[in-house]
Amino acid sequence: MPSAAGTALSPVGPGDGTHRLGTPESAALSLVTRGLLDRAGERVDDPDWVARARHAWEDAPAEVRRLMSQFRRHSGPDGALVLRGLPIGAPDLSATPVLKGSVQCVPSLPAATLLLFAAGLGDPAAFAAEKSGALVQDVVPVPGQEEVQGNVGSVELTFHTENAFHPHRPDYVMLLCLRPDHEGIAELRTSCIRRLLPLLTPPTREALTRPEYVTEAPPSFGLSGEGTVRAVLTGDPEDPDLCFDEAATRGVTDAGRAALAELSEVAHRTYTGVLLGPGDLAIVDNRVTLHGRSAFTPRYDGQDRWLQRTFAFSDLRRSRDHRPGDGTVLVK
Ligand SMILES: O=C(O)CCC(=O)C(=O)O
Ligand SMILES: [Fe+2]
Repeated sequence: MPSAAGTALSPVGPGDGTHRLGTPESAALSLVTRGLLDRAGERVDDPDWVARARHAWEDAPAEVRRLMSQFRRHSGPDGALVLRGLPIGAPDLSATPVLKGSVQCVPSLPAATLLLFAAGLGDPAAFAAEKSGALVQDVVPVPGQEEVQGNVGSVELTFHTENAFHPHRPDYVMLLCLRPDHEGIAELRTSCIRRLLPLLTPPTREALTRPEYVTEAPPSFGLSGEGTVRAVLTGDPEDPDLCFDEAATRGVTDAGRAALAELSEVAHRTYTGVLLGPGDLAIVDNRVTLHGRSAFTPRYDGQDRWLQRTFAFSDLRRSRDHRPGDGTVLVK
């Protein structure tokens, strides 16, 4: 990914967090995802298909598996990876959905790709209160929702840890682009604590490690973050985890509020921006990296920006008491 804020496509090369699949890799991956699609049942969320995707990961090209195992071990200074040029069968693409809560129920090549990569990172799962708990969710602009701080909106989406309020937030957020916005300006933004930390003042760093912050859950979750004070930075002070949502996290002390203001300011000044094209998959390490998106102008003409999203969890066992029947849906 490019290192300057707001820049367009990055040069491709080792170390910049971007990797373009070569023709042989792409062909090999296509065999795997097409084979997976051929063995799909009627539903994306069929546990048998999820299991097949897990097995199919073993057949993914070695270079792709190596890249993912490295990323799992250490997600690098940007805590994000963009794989460009995945084979997703773009010429057959239907109109961009316009409905709120739209998800992918019917198996497709992009869904096979997302489930395959989820298996490379851990296991896929989703939240019942969000997009009906579907494993492959549409990220599309929705008429009338322009101002919403969520992926249905088209105003700037501010920086956030995905599901920051939740004890079992995903470890990775995968966003696969099917179609860019009309003007090619909708930029996925990421900001990693590994880049931010050296730029924060010592008092701010210190304040962010104190449990003086509350992150509200959206009402749909039926959870209340009220009273649960937590730190924004946890773990090793040299390489901490970061959990923060600009729109939903508030400091409960003056020092906490000042620290969040500084964190936001530095994130907005130094983020990495990337324009995703068809077949580009962004993987965000949600433990250390915030993400957001620039504003854009939807037309609701069937050709709007369309990403598909799947969450991956490194250790699904940890959320077992949230997932009835050991399924893929967290119900609380
Ligand atoms: O639209 C984007 O690029 C990001 C949306 C987002 O934050 C999400 O779907 O979790
Ligand atoms: Fe998000």
